[in-house]
Amino acid sequence: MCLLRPELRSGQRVSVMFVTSCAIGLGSNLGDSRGLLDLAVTSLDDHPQIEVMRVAGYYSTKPIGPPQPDYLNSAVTIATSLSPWELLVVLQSIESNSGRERQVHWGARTLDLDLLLYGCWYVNTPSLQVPHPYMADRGFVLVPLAEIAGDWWCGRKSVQDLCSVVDRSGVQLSVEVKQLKTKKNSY
Ligand code: A4P
Ligand code: MG
Repeated sequence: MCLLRPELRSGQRVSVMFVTSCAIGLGSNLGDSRGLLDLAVTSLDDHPQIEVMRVAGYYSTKPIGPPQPDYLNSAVTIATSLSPWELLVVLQSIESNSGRERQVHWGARTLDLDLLLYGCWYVNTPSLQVPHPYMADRGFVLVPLAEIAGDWWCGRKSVQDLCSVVDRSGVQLSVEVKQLKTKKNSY
């Protein structure tokens, strides 16, 4: 008995691609933050190996860290065939294109893109830790993420469970993002 799919049996070339669902956190508190978050979403979606699936609203949030302006934070879910490390490189190049400079740890920035969840993977390497190490303690991460991926699991708890116990003070919906033009929304 031949177990191969018909197209393989006939010698036709097929390509198989593994795609993983991921969550990315977005933050900005310098420059035109709303425009920078919009640009980050479209830059992600423009990448040939990334499709943006859902975009959360944009939330105004009180800064955690040294004194600095309020942030605009959001989250997106994507499907990608990139590895976690390849995806980190793409996130950092989008940050650099926005004029991001790294001077103060947790300091003000034009754009910060954090890889929050990569499927159900755990990654613990010097350059990358996933799930993002502080996400469970941060209302500015969990409130937008719960809007679009509340039933995703992060360790033993769902995003919604984590969100229901985190300090959500200082996190306020500022812009409801209904339809940003992405591959998914342009059909
Ligand atoms: N890195 C390791 N794991 C990851 C990951 N999962 N995603 C490494 C992204 N990067 C990861 O990051 C430092 C290094 O973390 C990178 O080189 C990468 O290899 P960075 O973006 O250069 O520096 P950072 O952002 O200042 O540091 P960090 O620790 O990532 O800070 P966070 O966690 O991003 O927090 N308050 C409000 N209200 N809203 C905010 O968005 N953001 C921060 C920064 C502080 N306070 C805030 C907000
Ligand atoms: Mg960061």
